[in-house]
Amino acid sequence: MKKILMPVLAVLASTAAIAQNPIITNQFTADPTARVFNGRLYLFPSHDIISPVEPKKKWFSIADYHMFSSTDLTEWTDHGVILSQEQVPWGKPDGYSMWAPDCVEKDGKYYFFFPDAPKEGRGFNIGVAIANNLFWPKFEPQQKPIEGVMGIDPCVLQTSKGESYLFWGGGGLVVAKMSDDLLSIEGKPQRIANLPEGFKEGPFAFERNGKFYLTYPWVREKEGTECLAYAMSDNPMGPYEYKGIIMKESKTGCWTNHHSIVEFNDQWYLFYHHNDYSPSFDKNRSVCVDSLFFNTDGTIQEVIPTLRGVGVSDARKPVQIDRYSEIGGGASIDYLDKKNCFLGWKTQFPSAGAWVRYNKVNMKSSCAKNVCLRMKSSGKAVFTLTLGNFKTDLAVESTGNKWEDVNIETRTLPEGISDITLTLKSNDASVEVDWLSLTNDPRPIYFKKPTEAKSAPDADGFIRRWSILEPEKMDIRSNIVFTDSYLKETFAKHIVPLKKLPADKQTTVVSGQKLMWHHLESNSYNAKLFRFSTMLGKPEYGVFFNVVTVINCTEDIDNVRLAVGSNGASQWLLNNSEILTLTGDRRMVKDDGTSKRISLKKGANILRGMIINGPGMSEFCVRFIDENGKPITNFTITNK
Ligand code: FUB
Repeated sequence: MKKILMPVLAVLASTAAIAQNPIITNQFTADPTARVFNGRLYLFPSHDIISPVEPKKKWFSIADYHMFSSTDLTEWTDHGVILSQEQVPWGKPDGYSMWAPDCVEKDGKYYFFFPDAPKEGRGFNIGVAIANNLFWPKFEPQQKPIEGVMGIDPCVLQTSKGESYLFWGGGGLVVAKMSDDLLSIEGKPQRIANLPEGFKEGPFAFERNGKFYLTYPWVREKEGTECLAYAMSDNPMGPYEYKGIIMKESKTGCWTNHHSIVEFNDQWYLFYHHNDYSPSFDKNRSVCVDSLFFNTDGTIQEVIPTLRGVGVSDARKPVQIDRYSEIGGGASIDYLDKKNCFLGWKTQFPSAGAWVRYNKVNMKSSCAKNVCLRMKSSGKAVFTLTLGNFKTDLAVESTGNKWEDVNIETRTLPEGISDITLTLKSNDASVEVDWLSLTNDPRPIYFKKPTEAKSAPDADGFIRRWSILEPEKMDIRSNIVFTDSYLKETFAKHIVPLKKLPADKQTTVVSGQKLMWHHLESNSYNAKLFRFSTMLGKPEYGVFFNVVTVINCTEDIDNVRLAVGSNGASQWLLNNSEILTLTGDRRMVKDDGTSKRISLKKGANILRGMIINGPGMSEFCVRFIDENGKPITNFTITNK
């Protein structure tokens, strides 16, 4: 089998979007409430962080909520922050207590229910924020929390008769009927009685075939951790009869579990959380999903947590085989980097016979005959790749014990949905694999060298042509340091002075480090700086990037805004004037921050950016938008 040598600019594919469980791979998420609105599944989790303040460092710390959505439960869109603690009129702006939320739709509006610490007093209240749409969601919190409700973990049950009930956790599980406007409760809250002893929280109630299900995290054993249990009733307010366990306690010792159950495209799912990305601190959790099945009498079958999760993976994208369906022959998995678990896992094949199987991979005709393995080996290795009845051997030379993307041409691979098994047939050394993909192309390309003198913004207005300076290495262990004053000082100090626009391969010395400029065209709307670093063997974390591009206009364009998403913080200058700074520990979300109104002048406009990041995967996306938020595209982009 032929090993194809890599072009310099071809770099490894993102591990972020393709991994199965956990499903959100760019931040900690917990307490997932999944809801289906207009045929799309929306996820409303808590957003765990490491607390920036004492004494919360060893406890739950949650300052805002992101919303996610998906149509296939494999690819997830992060819609960014939909509500944060400073926005809640009655909440403590620095309470870090925005625990498990819920969201329901009524008459075309979306009601987001969330616990928070009140400005005065102790404990938790539950508030409501309302949005008119989820496309561009703007959740407006009510002035006051729901009266008469003290506690956490709200869940709203909307019955087939059009009634709504609020369940929550507060010294046990509590339920109350809600008013029609979903802003208050009617009558006295009732404590759910007659369930087996033990701490309970996080109620999730739903109706199916005329029966009401009350599901909840439960500490069934003294000194134990939470399992997920359920009870059933003919009435929303009970009495409920205990029925059994939905999911046993976490094997990794995560003390909490918290879940929701939803039907989507004729299949029921259990969304829950474990602490996959934070093995030694279980207050930083990650959301997972597995299929759930009912027995014919309406009882629920136990769900065994899997790494594989649900959905069909696209074979052309990196398939994270470490999220295996089955493993054997001595193969095992481990983190790629224990200091940054978000990088994901690798599969270790210590000796011949080690194997891993990953179910349900979609082989499109475009998968054809190229296998790409991101792998590391200190000697020769031969794998057998099995796809249903198709088998082929993949021979790989040593990668010199360094991670490398190895492309192997094979016989034409069969089309359709198959399970993939990768078995180490023979080896002269131990072998590790990060992911594999099956493509026509030798390997995913993240940047290419510009072939034309100028390019246009893409259809959505994103600027893909950049001159990027290799990263300056900085000692940043955590992005918590990214305060406004730190960033102001650091950006001012580390911006590389430019008398002229940099030529391709021009070098410059920054803080004693010799760095090179690269003229590049990003293959996607976002410039993946992390991959840029990887392909050049430059530092990936604790980095400071300078980027620059030229926006050429045939006329003045007034009243535009620069819209940027960046991971982590960034600062942007147009024609030498600062127009936008994104502060704090950022994830990249499209249009995360916009500048004030600016004008692009006729002729060349120099757009500069600086992106700083500690442990995250650096990237950015930039476009100009008009007053209606529509992308501006009537300009060209050059490096000079
Ligand atoms: O996320 C904070 C708390 O942890 C939730 O409100 C509980 O249900 C538990 O999961």
